[in-house]
Amino acid sequence: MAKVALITGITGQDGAYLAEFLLDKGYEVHGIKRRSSLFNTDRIDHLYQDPHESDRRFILHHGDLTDSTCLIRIIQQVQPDEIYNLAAQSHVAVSFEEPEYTANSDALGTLRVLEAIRILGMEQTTRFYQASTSELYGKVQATPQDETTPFYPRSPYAVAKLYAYWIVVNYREAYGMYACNGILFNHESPVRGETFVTRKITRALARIKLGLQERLYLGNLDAKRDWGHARDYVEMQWLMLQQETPDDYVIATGEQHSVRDFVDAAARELGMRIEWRGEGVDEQGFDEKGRCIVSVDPRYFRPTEVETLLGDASKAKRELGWEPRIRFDELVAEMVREDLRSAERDELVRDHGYRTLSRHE
Ligand code: NDP
Ligand code: GDR
Repeated sequence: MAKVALITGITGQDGAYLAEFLLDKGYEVHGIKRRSSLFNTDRIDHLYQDPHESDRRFILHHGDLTDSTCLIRIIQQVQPDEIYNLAAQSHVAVSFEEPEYTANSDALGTLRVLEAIRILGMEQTTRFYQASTSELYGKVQATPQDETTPFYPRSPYAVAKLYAYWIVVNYREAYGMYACNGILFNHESPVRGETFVTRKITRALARIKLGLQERLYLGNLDAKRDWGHARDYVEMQWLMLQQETPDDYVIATGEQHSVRDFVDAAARELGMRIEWRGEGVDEQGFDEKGRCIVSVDPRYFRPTEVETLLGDASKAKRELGWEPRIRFDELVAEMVREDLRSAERDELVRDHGYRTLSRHE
């Protein structure tokens, strides 16, 4: 019998990679998607199976982490062996603007899924993965960060995720559930949301290169992150649920770059070179023709910032035999390549326009 997995947040970056990974492993994959006024399944459309097909292995359910009734119903219906809780309002800056909603979906949403498992009496049969985050370290107390580093969250998002982290630990200890936290450091890909800094950079520079956009506005250029590739990291999410005993693991590359470094690396991929002038809010990046193509805009500063994150994934390497395969330069190259391709399509439309042939033409 194929194993059954349920993924919350299946329409997101990680959800899409994880669904693909589990289908390759022979799983029957169920996902929860939110109702939306526009299609929100771009990242998983290639996996879609028509509901009229027999023996489908990829099945979507409407639901929301803020609605416990639907969570109980879906979990009862699906009877999953494994639940991957990836759904979240995942944007740190947005969490300052929507703190209550962020707490509801990210903190209480996690509790709702755990309670649904308990209410249905599935504590001993369903394994649970929680998408925890390096944002828990916030104002870092030690470098590099591992599973023993104290947390100091710096945003409503991180505070909500702190609750989720501890409720997972509590349910594991209180009810003997197989529940794990993956403390994942930033991971990116060509399908990363367009408002996260890496994708914002690769998309904008590709468009600037083709003359579709003049300038890229960014916030804190000095922020440092440990950036990995989402494709690498979803394998870890699965591995964590295949062990004898549940535990929490840091997942990271152990390599750190600043936002400015990321801009430079993406520009290099595009055959551009950026010269930085000025400091702080006056810092600007100029291309080889002397055009200002990057500016700092304080609107992207956060009320409290996480300045630096660097992970130590030794425990995952030691106990799970996991190591990241895709390095920083490869990640940047792949993201730039995909965004250039999509900018080229926009360029074609700009230069040649398009028209639909009427039946009478
Ligand atoms: P995305 O923002 O790409 O995806 C988030 C997913 O959650 C989307 O499918 C979204 O649906 C869904 N979602 C949001 N709110 C709700 C809700 N109330 N009910 C149901 N679904 C909801 O995030 P990532 O894929 O990048 O990240 C996956 C998880 O991992 C998140 O929990 C994130 O906080 C965490 N994380 C991410 C890291 C990263 O670097 N990517 C690092 C560490 C942790 P929709 O498509 O409709 O918006
Ligand atoms: P982060 O990712 O906050 O680390 O959270 P993001 O890419 O948004 O920011 C990284 C750093 O870049 C700085 N920055 C900017 N960020 C954005 N979004 N836009 C800008 O214009 C900009 N300019 C500079 C930020 O200030 C920050 O320091 C991500 C999310 O995926 C979380 O869900 C996840 O938990 C963590 O990674 C680990």
